[in-house]
Amino acid sequence: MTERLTIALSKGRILREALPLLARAGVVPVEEPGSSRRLILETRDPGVRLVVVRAADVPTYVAWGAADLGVAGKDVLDEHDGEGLYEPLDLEIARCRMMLAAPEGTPPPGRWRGGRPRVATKYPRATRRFFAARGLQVEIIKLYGSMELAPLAGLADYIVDLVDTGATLRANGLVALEPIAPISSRLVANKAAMKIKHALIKPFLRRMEAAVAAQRREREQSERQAEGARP
Ligand code: PRT
Ligand code: MG
Repeated sequence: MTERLTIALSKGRILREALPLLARAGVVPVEEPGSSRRLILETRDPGVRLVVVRAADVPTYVAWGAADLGVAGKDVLDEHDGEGLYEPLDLEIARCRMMLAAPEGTPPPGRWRGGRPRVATKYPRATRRFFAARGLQVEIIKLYGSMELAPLAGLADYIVDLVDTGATLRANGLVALEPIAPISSRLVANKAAMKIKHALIKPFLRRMEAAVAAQRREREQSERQAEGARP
């Protein structure tokens, strides 16, 4: 029996940033991703294929063994129960911060007066944990997107969302109040596959580790150059 590795990842930002890393590890799609609507991408290595799924579905595919490996944001992984999954490697891509934000002028939640403030988010677990650690009582409202709209529409007092450049918050009159967690994408692995396909997964993991290290060196070098170029 010829063994294959299936790697689940989401289109958009994660696919865009994961492809150069996968290429460094020797995994290159046969077809230009995005050139077709295909959701299964064969690679030049007949032993490896990619499946393209919704970001929030990556842990599910991997946990059930439909994919051996996956690439998912820490934000997504923290909302999943994590059962059946290992998280062997931080890929250091699709980086951003999970933040507590609110309309300009809103007091921090510790100084909120009145009833329980309402917090809209796609990340109820992380949000509950954050407020529980501070001993603050809040009402959590689960949304599936466009959190920035919630305070403007009067649905919530605060939001917990991902922030990269901050442009989305600014465009909606919101300000970041507190950082909750740094976010990056992680390689996840199905626990059973780690044992059964050990001979395939172990060398792939080593190549991915080397790819992440090379990517980090290049990032640090370009950061130093940007630093040096500053007047
Ligand atoms: O779009 P879809 O419903 O399929 O799923 P998704 O929105 O979860 O996926 P996608 O592709 O949008 O994001 C995939 C992953 O990218 C997330 O799970 C994060 O781990 C990671 N990531 C990194 C981000 C961002 N940075 C990010 N800035 N995901 C989303 N954003 C959004 C943020 O929610 C906000 O709306 O970008 C906006 C803020 O960006 P700035 O630059 O304006 O601050
Ligand atoms: Mg999206």
